Amino acid sequence: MADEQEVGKCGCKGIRTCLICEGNDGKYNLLKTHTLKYDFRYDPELKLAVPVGDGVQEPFPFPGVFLWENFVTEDEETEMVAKMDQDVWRESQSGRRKQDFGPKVNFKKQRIRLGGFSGLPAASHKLVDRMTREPLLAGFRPVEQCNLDYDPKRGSAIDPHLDDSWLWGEHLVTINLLSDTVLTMSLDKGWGDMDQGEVRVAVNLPRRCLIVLYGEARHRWKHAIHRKDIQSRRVCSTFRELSAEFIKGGKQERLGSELLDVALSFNGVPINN
Ligand SMILES: O=C(O)CCC(=O)C(=O)O
Repeated sequence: MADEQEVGKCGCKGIRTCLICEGNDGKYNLLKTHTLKYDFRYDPELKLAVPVGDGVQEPFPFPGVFLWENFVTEDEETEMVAKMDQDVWRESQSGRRKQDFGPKVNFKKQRIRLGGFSGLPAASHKLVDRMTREPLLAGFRPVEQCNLDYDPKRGSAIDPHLDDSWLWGEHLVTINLLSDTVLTMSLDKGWGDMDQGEVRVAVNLPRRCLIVLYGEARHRWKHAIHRKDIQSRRVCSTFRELSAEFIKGGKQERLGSELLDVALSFNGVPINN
């Protein structure tokens, strides 16, 4: 078990666990696992999922992933993480810590409040300008930034999930810092004729890259960071845009525009969501 003093308190609830609480109350491996796994790796040049090992599976097209290597320089990475570490990291689920810059949202009740939201952090201004020069992200207007801190001493991970699509829009944009990792994309029940079990596609994320998930990779395939893929400290920043309901012509356009004005003032400090 990790040293609680050294790595902080646990933020796990329900079935989520980390190395801190697993030793304390015996919660371990309660998550549902899927049998019969098919393993693929993502080839960013060919945009194909390629079978791993000597299986009989064929490669298949894997649309909806855009990778930008060396999106930030080494100096920028050092500066970004130093700035984040000046702010408080709050304990989150599965051994992660987090910092939120965004509105206060109750996804179950579909309610949003500005709360203490004061905008994205100043340091993100030039990064958002840079990412939106890529044609895929030309219309990307982030309204939320969430920084996550993963540490092998806490057994940090994030379980397979789909991001909300009531509030959040088409593109999920993440900058990967401090170490290489693997984003695992999965379908619980297989794909095409492989309907017998879970299918996984491993997307390698080099340190300092930016990744965009959109289309099928955003809406159909779950994404996860598994504990085994955190070998040393990893920090990431995920940027989210608004869904159609909150932009021009949508029924909550006014609220969306108010949120965007605040977000893009780049005056933000982390909020206690
Ligand atoms: O750590 C990552 O790259 C993914 C984060 C994520 O999936 C999330 O914040 O919902």
